[in-house]
Amino acid sequence: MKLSFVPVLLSLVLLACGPAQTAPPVVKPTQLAVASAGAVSVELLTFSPLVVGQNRVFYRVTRDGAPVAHAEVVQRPVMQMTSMKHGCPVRNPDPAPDADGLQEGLIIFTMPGSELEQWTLGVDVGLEPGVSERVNFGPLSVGDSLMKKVLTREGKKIVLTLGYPDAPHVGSNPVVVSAHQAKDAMMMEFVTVDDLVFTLTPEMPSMGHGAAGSVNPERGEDGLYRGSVVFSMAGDWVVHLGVAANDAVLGTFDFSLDL
Ligand SMILES: [Cu+2]
Repeated sequence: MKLSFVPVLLSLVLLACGPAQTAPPVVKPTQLAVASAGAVSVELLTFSPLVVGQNRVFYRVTRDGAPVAHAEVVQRPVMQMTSMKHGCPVRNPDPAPDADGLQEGLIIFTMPGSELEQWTLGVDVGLEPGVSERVNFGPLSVGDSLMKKVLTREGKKIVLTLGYPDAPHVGSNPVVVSAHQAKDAMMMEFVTVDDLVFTLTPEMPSMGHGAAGSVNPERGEDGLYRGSVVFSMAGDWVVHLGVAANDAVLGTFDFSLDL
C-alpha cells in the first residue's frame, strides 16, 4: 500500500519541476485596425503599440466574411513627409494562416510619426493569381524607441535593429537582429543585408558584470539574424551588438534595457 505512493510522489515532483510551471502565460495580440476593399476584409493585430524598430504584426484575412486558407499579404508602409515620402523594411507573412487564423509579419519603422508626418499602412492581398485587393489601414501612430541604429558602410545607410519577439525576462531571451538598406533612391522598398556577422554581449554596467550563455545571431532564410541573449538578474542592462563583415569590424551598437 505504502509503495504505491512512490510513483505518485515522483510524478508530482516531476510535474512541479516540468516546463509547464515555467511557461509564460499565453498572451494573444489585440486588434489595432480593421479595413476592407471589395470582398476582402483585413484585421490588423499587435501585442503592443507600434514603435520605431521591430513590430510583430498579425493579419486576419476574410473574404465575404469567411476565413481564407491562403493569402499573399504584401505590406506597404509609407511615411509621408512635406517634401518626400519613403517606406521602411518589412518581412511579409507566410501565405497560410496559423491555427488562430493569423498571418504574422514584421514591420521595422525607421522613425516616429508626428502630427505632420504620419505613417500609413496599406497591404496588397492576393487571394488567387490575378485577384488582388489593396486594403488601407490609414494613418497609424508610431512612437519612438532606442531599438534602431544606423550603420554607414561605403556611403550607404544600413538600418540596424535589435528586437525581442517575447517580453524580455531574467534568463535566456530570443533575439532578432535586422539589417536592411534601401533598394534604390526612392527608399520605398528595402532589402536585407546578408553578409554581416554579429556578436551579442550583455552587460550590467552599474554592477560591472555580464552574463554567460548568449548565442550570436545567425542569418535565417528570411534574411533576419536570430540568436539569444541571457540576462542573469533584474535591473539595467546594455546589450552590445558587434557588427563585422569580411573580418573587418564595422562598429558596436548599444541597446539599453530596463529589466
Ligand atoms: Cu547585476
